[in-house]
Amino acid sequence: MTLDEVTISRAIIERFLKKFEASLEVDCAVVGGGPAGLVAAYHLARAGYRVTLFERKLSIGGGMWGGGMMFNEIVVQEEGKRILDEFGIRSELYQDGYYTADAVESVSTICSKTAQAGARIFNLMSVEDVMVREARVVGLVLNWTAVEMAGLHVDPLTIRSQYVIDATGHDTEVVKIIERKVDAALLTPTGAIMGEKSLWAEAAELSTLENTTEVFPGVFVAGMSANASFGAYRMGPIFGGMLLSGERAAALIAERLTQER
Ligand code: 48F
Repeated sequence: MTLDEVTISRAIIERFLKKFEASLEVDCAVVGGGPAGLVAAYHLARAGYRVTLFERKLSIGGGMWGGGMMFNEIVVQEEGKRILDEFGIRSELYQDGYYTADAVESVSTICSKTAQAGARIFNLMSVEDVMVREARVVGLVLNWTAVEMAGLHVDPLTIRSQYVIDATGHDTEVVKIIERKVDAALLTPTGAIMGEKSLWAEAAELSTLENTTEVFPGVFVAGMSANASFGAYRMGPIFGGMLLSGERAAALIAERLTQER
């Protein structure tokens, strides 16, 4: 058999378009492929919902690859270990209540299981705007990260999504767009983004879960974006809260989607 270069090109183009077209109308669109976004996408996909995740960078995994200060080990507590176990990620007891795991094994396993669960993952795409109807976010506006980086004047494309998860980490990008462009208050106590506080691991891990909630009709925040939206602390390289937040966001959205069907 001979290999034809044009057939290779055609295979990539046709398969990509099939995948992208299937993402034009989804139950949930996740923005950001860090630990929180990935775990949320994994659970929703496993539950049978149509889920697409958009990640700005070439690699999926957000801030998890580098552990703490590029020491590529992560720490989780007991509850976080439960999630590592569910994904089949090996962890080691460090001392009572503290477990460590290899950052590369953690990210790559979560990413692989999320894709295999049926979530469609697009890297190299950035969410640059939201679509709003009757004071509810109903979709996302996308462009290639390369277009954004080069500052090219190229119009975006739009997808419709019943729910959106802002899992963009410290940047809180989707919520920032809503705050800047939509003429309605956020569902935070002040009606605006409250901003991230400095580092306090214990307080931040607890509040990440409390803050995993709807921040604007149709939009949930997960992971560090939840704490940044609701004015809570950051936690540094302990990742249990991120994983649990993704799980919680998925459960809350699944509940809504079930009610609305
Ligand atoms: O930052 P990130 O890992 O968010 P997370 O899941 O986890 C936070 C931890 O990594 C760490 C921490 C906890 O220990 O404090 O920082 O909350 O992943 C966020 C991802 O979102 C992407 C970004 O490239 C990153 O990979 N992202 C941000 N803005 C956009 C985006 C955007 N507009 N469109 C697409 N992706």
